[in-house]
Amino acid sequence: MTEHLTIALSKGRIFKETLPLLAHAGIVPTDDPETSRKLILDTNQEDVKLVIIRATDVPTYVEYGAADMGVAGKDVLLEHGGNGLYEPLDLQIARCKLMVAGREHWPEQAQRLRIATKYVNSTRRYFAEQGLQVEIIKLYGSMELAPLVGLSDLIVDVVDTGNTLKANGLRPLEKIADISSRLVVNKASMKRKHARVKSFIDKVADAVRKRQEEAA
Ligand code: PRT
Ligand code: MG
Repeated sequence: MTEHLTIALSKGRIFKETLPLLAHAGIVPTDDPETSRKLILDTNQEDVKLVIIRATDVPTYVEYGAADMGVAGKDVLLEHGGNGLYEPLDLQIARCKLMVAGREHWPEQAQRLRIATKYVNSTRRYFAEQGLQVEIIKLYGSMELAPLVGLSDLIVDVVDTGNTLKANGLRPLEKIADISSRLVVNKASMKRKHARVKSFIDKVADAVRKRQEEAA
């Protein structure tokens, strides 16, 4: 009997950029998550399913073994902490930077700086390393708005082109980390389905290598 594989993905840029890597491993979904309402997608391989979930939920599904594997941004993994997960492969997709951003200059520090972010753990760690005491305000989106309405002095968010910051009169001030998406694997699946998982990782790694070579 063949072992089933469940792979957790989020819609949008991660799904789009993971598709060619999956194809290289011989896996092609038979539904399109952007048009289908299904949360479990079949593929051309009867024993491989894709589950479509929020980007921030991918590490949780994989940690608990609800999915054998998943694709998640390093920003999301840094926040999650990586418990119960292996991170065997940098897929080099959905690249961006985790940045501190604000108005033109670093604010005068009369009292504790207020930082609005959804990346509470990474933000706390980063400012602690700088020896700065900050007040972190947890938001779930549209961080760019916070400094404009006086909710915070700074924000921490992922930045790609920087256009969103610019459109809101903000600019990147300090880089916290380079971000790309990673393949994550449930620790028990790595043991119990080792041959299957290993062969999948090898094929995807080969696809990543070929893409890098083509880009060079
Ligand atoms: O959208 P949703 O709330 O469902 O979840 P999500 O925002 O976490 O998911 P998604 O699909 O938007 O992002 C998934 C992953 O893509 C993130 O975890 C990052 O690792 C990665 N990634 C790469 C990005 C970006 N680039 C990016 N630019 N994630 C978000 N953005 C945002 C950015 O914060 C800004 O608001 O896109 C906007 C445009 O960016 P600029 O700098 O090009 O203007
Ligand atoms: Mg988004």
